[in-house]
Amino acid sequence: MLKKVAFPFVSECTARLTIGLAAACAVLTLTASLASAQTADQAWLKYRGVSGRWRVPLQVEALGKSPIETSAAAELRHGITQFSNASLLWRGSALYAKTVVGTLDEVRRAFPNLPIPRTLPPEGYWLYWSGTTGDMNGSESSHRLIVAGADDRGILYGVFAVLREIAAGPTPFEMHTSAPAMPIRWVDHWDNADGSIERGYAGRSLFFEGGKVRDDLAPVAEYGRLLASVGINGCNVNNVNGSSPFLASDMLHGIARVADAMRPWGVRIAISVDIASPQKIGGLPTYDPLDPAVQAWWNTKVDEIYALIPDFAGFTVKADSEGQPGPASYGRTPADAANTLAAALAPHHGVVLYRAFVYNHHLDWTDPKADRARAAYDIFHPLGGKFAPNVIVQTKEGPIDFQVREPVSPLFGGLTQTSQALEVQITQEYLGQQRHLVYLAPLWKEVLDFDLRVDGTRSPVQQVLSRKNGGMVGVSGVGRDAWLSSPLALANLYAFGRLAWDPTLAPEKIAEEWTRQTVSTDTAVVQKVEKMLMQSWPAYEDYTGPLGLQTLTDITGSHYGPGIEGSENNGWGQWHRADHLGVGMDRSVATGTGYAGQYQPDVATIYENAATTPDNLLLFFHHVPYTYRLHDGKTVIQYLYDSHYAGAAQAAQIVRDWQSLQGRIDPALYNNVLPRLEYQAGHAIVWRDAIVQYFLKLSGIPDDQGRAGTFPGRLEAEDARLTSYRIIDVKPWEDASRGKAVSCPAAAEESAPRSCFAEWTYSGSAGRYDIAVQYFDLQGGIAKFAMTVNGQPVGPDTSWLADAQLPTARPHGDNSTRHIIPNVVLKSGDTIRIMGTPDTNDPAALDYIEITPAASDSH
Ligand code: GCV
Repeated sequence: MLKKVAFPFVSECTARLTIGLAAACAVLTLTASLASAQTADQAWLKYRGVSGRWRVPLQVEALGKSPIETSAAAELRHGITQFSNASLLWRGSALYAKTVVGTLDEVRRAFPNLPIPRTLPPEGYWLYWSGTTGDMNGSESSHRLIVAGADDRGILYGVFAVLREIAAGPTPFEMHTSAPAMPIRWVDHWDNADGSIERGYAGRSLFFEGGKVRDDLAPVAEYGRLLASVGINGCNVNNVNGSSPFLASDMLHGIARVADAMRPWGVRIAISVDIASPQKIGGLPTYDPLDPAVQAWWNTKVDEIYALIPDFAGFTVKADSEGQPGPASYGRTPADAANTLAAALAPHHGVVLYRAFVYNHHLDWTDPKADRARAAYDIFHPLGGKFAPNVIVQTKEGPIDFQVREPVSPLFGGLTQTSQALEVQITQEYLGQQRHLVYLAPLWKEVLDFDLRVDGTRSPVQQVLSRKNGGMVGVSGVGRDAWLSSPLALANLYAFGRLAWDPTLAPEKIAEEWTRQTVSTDTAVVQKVEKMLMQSWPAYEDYTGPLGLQTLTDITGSHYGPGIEGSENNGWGQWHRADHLGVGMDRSVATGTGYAGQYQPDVATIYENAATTPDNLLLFFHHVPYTYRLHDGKTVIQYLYDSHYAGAAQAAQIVRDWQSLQGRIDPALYNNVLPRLEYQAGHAIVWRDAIVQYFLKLSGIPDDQGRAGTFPGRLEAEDARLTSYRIIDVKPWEDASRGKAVSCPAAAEESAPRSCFAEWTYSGSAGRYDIAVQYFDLQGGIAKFAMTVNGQPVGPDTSWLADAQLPTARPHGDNSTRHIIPNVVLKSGDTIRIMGTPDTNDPAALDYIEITPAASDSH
């Protein structure tokens, strides 16, 4: 939380470096870049030259010697040197000015006459400018920028605040105090010992490879820098699934090296533990948490950990969930299990984050009262007051599983005596897997602001998290591929840390801050990128699962492309119960599963009735006919059609917005992002068409705009003159246009032809057109495609490779991909031909081509 005091830091930066300082700075920069190919400056810590408004003394003095204080001072030196463009000269006696960093006590001792705050909350900082803020002609002692921390971490966070304010400008720097709103600000990794990452879409693990901790931990130290820069103070390094190997002694020695790499950045290490470890790796006959031998085993193991990692943060537990063992095997509760671990950790000041993600995934789909959404509250609410003080119940934002929209979990309002942490997902599992731009701060902010109305009084979620040991945990997914693979996805890691520090921050402000540090400080660019980010989650919701339907994907498969029935008719309970008359889950108390009644009365009353439920959650709480009217009078079915067309149009607009930045931003960044956004716009059409044609067929109700089921300019592959291509049924049917595609027998088959052909005769009016080719880019091979008109290639983009890394090994909405050939001149009678050449397991499958007036003509 930021408390501003009126002390404007007016500035104008011209800097002079003493030769020694310049050399030291250069060495620091060089060392950082040589040590690790994956560096924090590839994310937002770029410290690029800023316009001449800032006056930060280049000499940095650390009053103490702790490792964190030392890295804080080095970071500040490095940052301001970079900002000041090193070659510029610092004028006049400002040469003598200094930036001084230290703890509050150190600063008080060194400068007894300054108006130093008596105390600061833990990890907080105080920034103060001593001396005049006008010209710099005072004496040596009169000009100091003071960065004082409540403790070592506070210094670090203060230093990063200074650097952020300079980088993110443009408003003049203000003196202020700030402290984190919640003590737990962790990232969780779902990294496996073999180096893979569950639900990670950005390469392999930073920490592990081949069953052990990697030799090169330089990227881990850089990661620590990044995390510290946004105030994150904990990192759980391993997957909550299959975690027993991580308690083996060899592995713990490796993890101690990870802790060493992160320690200078104030990030404490935690691990996920398997509750059955005493049996699995301890050789005991039981893992009953109330068995004294089991408790003794945990005590000994925890002592071993602290001998290696004295500042170890604690354990995260997934138990009795999705096949993980748990206390239920012995008739024990989560509190029994959590308290056993907590007792072992308490003497060392460690904590247990016990996940409320406990549910039965063998529910009876035919039972109208069965409801996975109820599980967390049903299990944990009765345990209120039974958890040890160092246990924190960690709950996902909604009652299901990181869907594009869910109501806020009622458990936040139902465990008043226990510390709680909100678990959100930075890695975009159900939200586009780093291939779609989805800026998540607006989603998280809605959760943080949601008023739980505990005991009928205002109680936003952020207030619950600020209680005792509460906090926020972000499932990171960071890997070796440029941290989060997509440059714009890094805004999510940034936003997570900023919101955990200060949940009152506006997502727009965070987007702006991040953009200024990462993309450009040009106001027009900043506004455009901020707009793109802010519109991305609503667009994604519109084309993947509006009205509280949740992400309509195959929930037992990749969790990526459209797969509407994948969530129905199984035990996993992510149902939306669509039939030919209506759609939605009845979760009311009166006629449904009763889930709505788990909220505090003020909220329960709202969700109990369809008429008072917000439209964007209607189908989460109620089963209604397709003709049910929303608050603006539109029917549910018409909204489903409209939102999908609007969402896909918005995805296309985001591409145009980015294109408008060409020449105004770093070309490498521009060229990296553009194909990602173009891919997203194409995939949004796959989503749109799948969901629209599915509900059109199921409901039999036409789109009053006449779009559903009609595709102007579309020529289906199954209607083409085919040479060697075979017509196939795509499963699920809605993932291909009209359910069918064509596939070329794979080249691996001996009798397979080298290439297959699909040919259409164009019969429209003459003109210039864009031709979109919709094909399936399968795993296990790199098929080739080429297009000709009357036997001739029609431009540089007419042949391409299906070489994207997409999920699923058969033609499916996961891998349905669009390639656009722009500005093709056509006249009636022309022959358009696609040649598909399969490779290994990729049969160059083709769905359709779509001919639309050239976009360049409409500009
Ligand atoms: C780590 C979802 C994911 C799983 C994940 C689980 C969890 O179900 O799909 O991969 O497992 O959540 O949060 O434990």
